[in-house]
Amino acid sequence: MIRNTLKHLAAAASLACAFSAQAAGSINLYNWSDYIPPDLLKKFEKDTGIKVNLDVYDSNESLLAKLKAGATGYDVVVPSDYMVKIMIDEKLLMKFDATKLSNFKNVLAPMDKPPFDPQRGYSAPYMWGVTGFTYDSARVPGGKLDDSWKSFFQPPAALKGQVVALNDPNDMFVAAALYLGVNQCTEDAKEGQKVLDLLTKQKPMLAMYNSDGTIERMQAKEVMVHHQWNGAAYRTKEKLKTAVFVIPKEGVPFWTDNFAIPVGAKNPEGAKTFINWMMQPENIAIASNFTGYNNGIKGADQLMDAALRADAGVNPSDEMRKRFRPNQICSPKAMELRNRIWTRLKR
Ligand code: N2P
Repeated sequence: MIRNTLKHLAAAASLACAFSAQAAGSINLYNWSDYIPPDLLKKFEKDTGIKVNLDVYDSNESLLAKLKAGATGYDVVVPSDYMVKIMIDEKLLMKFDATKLSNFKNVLAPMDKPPFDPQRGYSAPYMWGVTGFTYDSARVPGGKLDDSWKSFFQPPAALKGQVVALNDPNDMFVAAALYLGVNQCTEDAKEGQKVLDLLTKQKPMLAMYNSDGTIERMQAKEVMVHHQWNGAAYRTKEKLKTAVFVIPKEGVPFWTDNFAIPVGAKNPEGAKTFINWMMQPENIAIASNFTGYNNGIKGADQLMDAALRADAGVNPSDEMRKRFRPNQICSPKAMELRNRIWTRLKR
């Protein structure tokens, strides 16, 4: 018994030494706001000896702008699908071959070979989800909104100033395109104009564009309708029981967020240790239980809260999954059109 305990202690000590010799120090993680539990970062530090400094952003576009402006010092960033591809093309990401990490074997298909990084040379999966909208059934007129993007883009007059849109050009453009039946990768200026017209007409109905604080804003009853990611919607419902998350019938943007290492990272070994550690079922499950989103790691689901797994917005039925529209990789020309529309809308 005592011999065994001693043996374990010795093993633990040599493991701790091996880790600190390998990749000691700290890493700088640049992540979406409210997207990783602080306790999990503490657990990582305890397990590996590597401290994590966290800085946050509110959109893929903010992250891109920061890296393009030459920000160095970040070791791990968390771009979504389409943004991974843009960042690879702009040579902003370091090749690290995620498939060589020991825990990559836990990654479920199809996230092991996604279209935006088929070899997983530059990225590893974090959370996935969809972007729909949430309303407070206790307060919207009639207690119900149609499961259509119409409810969000062309809300009834009584909802003026009671609707918030995410400050997210991809989620906004794709949702509008789905509603209008326009290809999300359109390069056609006329189709772009249709999208801009819809968004321009919606603008006076909105209280604001804001991707941060969506949970608190709904729970505080500041507004009645919020464009929202499904994990945030799940967390909204924990305190606001009358909140309803809608996956519109015209389809919802389906996204996957990913860990990546920017060129110029000071501690790429520490970054890899972190990314590998996050692909362990027990660690990613802790992240899911906090964020409210699903992940692509085998064996994590049985470690996730039962209520989270049972939630129709987080784990939709097969029927509902038919409404998922994965973010596509559009041409540079299509992305320019999209950016032009967003700039015009916001000026
Ligand atoms: C962070 C949620 C980010 C998910 N609050 C967007 N892909």
